[in-house]
Amino acid sequence: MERTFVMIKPDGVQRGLIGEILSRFERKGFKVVAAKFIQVSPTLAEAHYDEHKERPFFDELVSFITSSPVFAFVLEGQDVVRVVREMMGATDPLKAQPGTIRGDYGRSIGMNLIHGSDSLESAEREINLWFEKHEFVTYDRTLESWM
Ligand code: DAT
Ligand code: MG
Repeated sequence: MERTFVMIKPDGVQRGLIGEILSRFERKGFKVVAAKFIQVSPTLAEAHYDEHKERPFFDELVSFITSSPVFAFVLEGQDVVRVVREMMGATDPLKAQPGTIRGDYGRSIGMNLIHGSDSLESAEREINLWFEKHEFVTYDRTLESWM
């Protein structure tokens, strides 16, 4: 089954939106298979955003993501990578559609509340970067056949 990495960024945590954001994915039917609330180190932040290291906003990005705790989790489900990206909305919250997380709650491109892996390859890389094998929980949901 497909998995993706999701992170509620420091602005989402500070604004009290962990529950709101997580509940959207739960109601959609995606399964939480790992989760943690952590203060990100500069090393982890830099590795996570490695693809952006040449961009002018890289330092700002790293200092933002390490400024306050984040809530990181892994979701499992059919097409979960693509569907989570659609539920997040466009990178710039002012351009994101209403009904998406960024479209409903975001105000600026720097503080856009949420990260979600953008491809299967990114998902695999990010899951391995943020989580260790023993942090995954295996369980069955009796509702599965209804979703
Ligand atoms: P996404 O988070 O939608 O995958 P991305 O990977 O292009 O977007 O960029 C990663 C993060 O970097 C993004 O969530 C917010 C920040 N960012 C992107 N473009 C930016 C810009 N032009 N100015 C400031 N921050 C930016
Ligand atoms: Mg990205």
